[in-house]
Amino acid sequence: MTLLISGGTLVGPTGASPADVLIDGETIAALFAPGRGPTDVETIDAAGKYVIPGGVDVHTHMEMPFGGTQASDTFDTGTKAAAIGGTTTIVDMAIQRTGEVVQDGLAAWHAKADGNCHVDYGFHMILGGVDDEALKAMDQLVADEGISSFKLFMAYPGVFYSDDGQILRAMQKARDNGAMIMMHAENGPAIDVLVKQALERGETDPVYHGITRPEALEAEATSRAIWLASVAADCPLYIVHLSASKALEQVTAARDTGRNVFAETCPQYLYLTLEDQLGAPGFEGAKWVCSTPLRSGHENHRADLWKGLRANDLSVVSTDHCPFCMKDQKELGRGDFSKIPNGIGGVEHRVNLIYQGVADGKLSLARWVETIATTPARMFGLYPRKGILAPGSDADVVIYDPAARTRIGVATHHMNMDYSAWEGWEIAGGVDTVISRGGVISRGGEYSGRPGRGRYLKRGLSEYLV
Ligand code: DUC
Ligand code: ZN
Ligand code: ZN
Repeated sequence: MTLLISGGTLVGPTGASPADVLIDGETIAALFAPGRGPTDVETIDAAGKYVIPGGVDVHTHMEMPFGGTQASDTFDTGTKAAAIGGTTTIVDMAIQRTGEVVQDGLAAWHAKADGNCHVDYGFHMILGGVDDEALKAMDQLVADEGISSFKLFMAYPGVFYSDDGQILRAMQKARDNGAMIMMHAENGPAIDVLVKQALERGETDPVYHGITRPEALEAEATSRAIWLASVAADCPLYIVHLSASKALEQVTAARDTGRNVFAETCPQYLYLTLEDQLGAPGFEGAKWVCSTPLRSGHENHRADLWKGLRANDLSVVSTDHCPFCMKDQKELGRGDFSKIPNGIGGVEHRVNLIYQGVADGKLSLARWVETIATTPARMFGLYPRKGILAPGSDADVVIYDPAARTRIGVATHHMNMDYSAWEGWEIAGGVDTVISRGGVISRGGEYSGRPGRGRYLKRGLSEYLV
């Protein structure tokens, strides 16, 4: 099928300009000066709207077993919500649990996703047990499975935690095979001490989740990861869900010396705070228990993160989508914040929430597209297939209406959650049309996608490495 998107303003990583986009089948065939495209094809009028590459969310946890329960979005519900919100590619975190064969963990993730995704998807691999077998498996995953990034945890002792020796070995392997090490940078053993002490004092409310994970322990782990990567001959390192100013300072300093160090942040850290959300009265704050935690609004974290995005010290905005319902899930931690499953759902709202930064004058239009689509695609070996509107690229296109308003809430969202972390928020702009590999799957609020439409993406190596 041939489809022309005419009259819109094309926004890409280098800026905005009027252009018409011709789609042929599943890919983009050509870009035309306005009005110069074919006239005898089906046409979508995008006058007054932005035409951008479909969003690429490189950090999600669909169906993740965690904290005695499981993230509440399946690949079906989560990728449908993503699609409706303008994200046409996700990269989810497949898991090797401690003691498990890496390839078995990967096979289990394929089984969950296969035939269920509404949009295209790839996997990173969480390594829960770095040993000789796992190190060998890293080579095989990079060479054969299209998995070129591995997440390690400096947090969660006894669950996903890797010690410094394991981290160094994985980094040395990544340096050899070109993979990216993604790091959950929080000092888990030190956090566990603070958690125990807080509980002994009777401090059990959700806000203590944030108080026992102080900025210093994110900054220390970030710094340690950066130093360990330097010992591994500057292994490529990507800090996930960076939330705190002092952690950002470590990344900025490393980048200033030309290191292969990158970082992402997430919408929750750009907008929400320890006091207003995590510190909400009673058990309400459980809705915002995630790790890294929300930071104090009395400090400069949010402004520093926006600045980091502008300056490219933060390269990507992902969601760390890890939803849990209040009922039966977050509730597991009533009376003990350490038992609240960690995670916030937001895969549906990332494109919108970061556009709000454009409306607020905090980010340029080009940087919006770059942080939500182009850079994540380049960072994780999906470019130029994803993340750009150019001839030959997959026709993953979002038509975005800057004049619309989007109201967020549990009554209207599509994620499988019984609350919204953004309840009642009204955002500038709105997703008007979503096209995935040439097919219109969402238009003016009408959804016509289906599970199984999304395909597994074998990824190459990151484009940013030296
Ligand atoms: N952080 C979360 O909040 N949830 C899942 C895993 C993680 O690192
Ligand atoms: Zn993490
Ligand atoms: Zn995560």
